[in-house]
Amino acid sequence: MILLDGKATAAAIKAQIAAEVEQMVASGRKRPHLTAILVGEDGASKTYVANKEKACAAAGFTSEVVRMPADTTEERLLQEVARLNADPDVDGFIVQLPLPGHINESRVIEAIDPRKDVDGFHPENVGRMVLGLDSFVSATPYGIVALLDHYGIETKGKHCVVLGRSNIVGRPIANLLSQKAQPGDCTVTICHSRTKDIASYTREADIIIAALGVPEFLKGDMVKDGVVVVDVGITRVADSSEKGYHLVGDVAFDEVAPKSSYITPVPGGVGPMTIVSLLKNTLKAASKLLSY
Ligand code: L34
Repeated sequence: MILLDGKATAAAIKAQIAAEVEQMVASGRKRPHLTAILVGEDGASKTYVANKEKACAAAGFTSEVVRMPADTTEERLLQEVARLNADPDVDGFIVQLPLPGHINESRVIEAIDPRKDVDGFHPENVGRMVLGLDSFVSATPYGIVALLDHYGIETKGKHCVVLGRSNIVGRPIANLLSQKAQPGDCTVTICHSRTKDIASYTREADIIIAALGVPEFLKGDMVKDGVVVVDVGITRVADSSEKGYHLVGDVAFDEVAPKSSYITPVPGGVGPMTIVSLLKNTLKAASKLLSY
């Protein structure tokens, strides 16, 4: 069993990005700038945005977090999006999800200028990604593909089972891995909460992407020997530790790891790869490399 070390892989990619940024600066260009809008006080979202700020600093980017209270109106948030769309100093920005229930997420996402949409959530970017055209690919799927690539994992002709059909992970990763590309060329099955007998699919899988948000859903008896497992789940489970919680993935790691050829840990797997992929997208936005 080989651990897919997202933390180390992300650190290596971040160092490459930092070197590119110093070259940009040496040739008289400004540092890439990422802004994150954080609405409300969700603990996990605060942690993720703080990790994004830290990663920006480590890569030589400038960044800003726009904090808005949980009772912010949709109109006020749309004003902020419009302001960032128009600000030439902002290369890319994200609106951290989830948003409070009274705000329509798709309306907000659709208001973002697709050329600044470094989350790749805008329908224009999603559509272009599906068509195999140049686009911003959303950070978690992009990070998963980069991790498989970094470890040289063969995906061509493999059966990949994706657990979960969210707009952020399940649907885009299923699409990317089915594309004629490397990594890619998989035969992909998407399973979800209404799938009958999920284990009958996962037992046939060469690669499993677990993105359901159900702690320890994937058990040892649901996988075959030699499987590659990518665990996207990251649920906070309350305990009596100093932090008050620990993180649990969608995979029962102790049972599944001994049967796996490769497996991601939680934490230190997909999370850091998500963040470094956001940096890659922001660098691309700043370099004006997007071909549309
Ligand atoms: N708009 N919303 C928007 N863009 C995104 O790309 C995200 N996502 C997901 C949630 N909402 C979003 C993230 O940023 C998930 N996500 C994310 C980002 C970072 C980490 C996990 C999820 C991360 O840093 N994970 C660490 C542990 C963090 C901790 O201690 O809680 C890890 O090692 O997995």
